[in-house]
Amino acid sequence: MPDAYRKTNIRQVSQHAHSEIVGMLPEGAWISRAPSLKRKAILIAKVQDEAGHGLYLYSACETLGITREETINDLHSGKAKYSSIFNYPTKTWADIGAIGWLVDGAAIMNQVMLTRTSYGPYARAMVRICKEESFHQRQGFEILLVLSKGADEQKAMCQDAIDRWWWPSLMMFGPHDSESTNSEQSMKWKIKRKTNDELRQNFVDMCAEQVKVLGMKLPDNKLKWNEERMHYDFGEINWDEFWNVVKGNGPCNKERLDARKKAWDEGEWVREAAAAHTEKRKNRKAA
Ligand code: FAQ
Repeated sequence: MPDAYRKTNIRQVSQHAHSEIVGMLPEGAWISRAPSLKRKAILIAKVQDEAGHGLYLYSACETLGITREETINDLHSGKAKYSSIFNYPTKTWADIGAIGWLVDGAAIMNQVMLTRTSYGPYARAMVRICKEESFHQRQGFEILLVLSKGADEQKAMCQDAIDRWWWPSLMMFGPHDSESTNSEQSMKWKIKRKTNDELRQNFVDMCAEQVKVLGMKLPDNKLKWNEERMHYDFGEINWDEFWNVVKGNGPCNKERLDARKKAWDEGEWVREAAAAHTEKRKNRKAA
């Protein structure tokens, strides 16, 4: 395998894995505050699914010749990125709905093409992940649907969550193609099958229709169907905000990394115990 191809896959797959794990944090904050036992059980299952996705992806990454410790160290040192979206706070219960609908929705839009990515272990992990993410998206939409039919306060909460998550969700697809440093090469290697702007457009087209079912509005007064292009036109993303968050200065970047480092440090004895157990079993088999 050419070294540059291997390194690009390590970069993308490990950053994807980190995103799944860091992505547990904003939703995890609502497990203890979910409005009913049923909602709590569903949210716990969803957050566990994200942990599973992170684990498949770390395993896929290890097949490229890097250890899990190395990838995690790169996250903690700030060398490796994770998706900008997880640096925003979850202020109300409606945010859990908006994350499911918009964030999982954007993730699926991107990941469906990755089921055909050229590196087999990554593509195979994506097949299962996409199935689970589709369920996540529906549960998020259903949370918003219930709120959209509720009291005035619930409707307002639903609209407020959509207003706050819409633009950061569009940023998940990355910079414009003209600014995307990795796209051209990744498209040639068939790691990426669609460009950042193509996927973002598909996502806007999908959400512009779905939001009508909620009776809500997307916060973009430039959003308009363009008959010639057969796509929705939409407003410009605030790229200063995007790069600011990517560089570590978003509302929750510090909190998220601190939480991951703390979990890693506090889990050291578990990793040691698991390694000792494996060693003991290996020795027992050999004897
Ligand atoms: N945030 O040249 P490009 C999820 C960086 S999973 C932060 O266009 P590329 C599940 C990019 O890394 C969500 N950084 O890069 C869930 C590069 O810097 P580098 C994650 C970003 O790789 C749901 C630089 O900017 N999904 O949500 C972002 O060709 C709910 C230039 O960009 C994946 O990771 C960003 N948004 O395209 C969990 C999918 N965008 O690395 C919990 C796999 C760009 O050279 C709850 N990844 N950058 O230092 C991909 O498809 C690609 O990596 C892109 C970026 C499309 C994200």
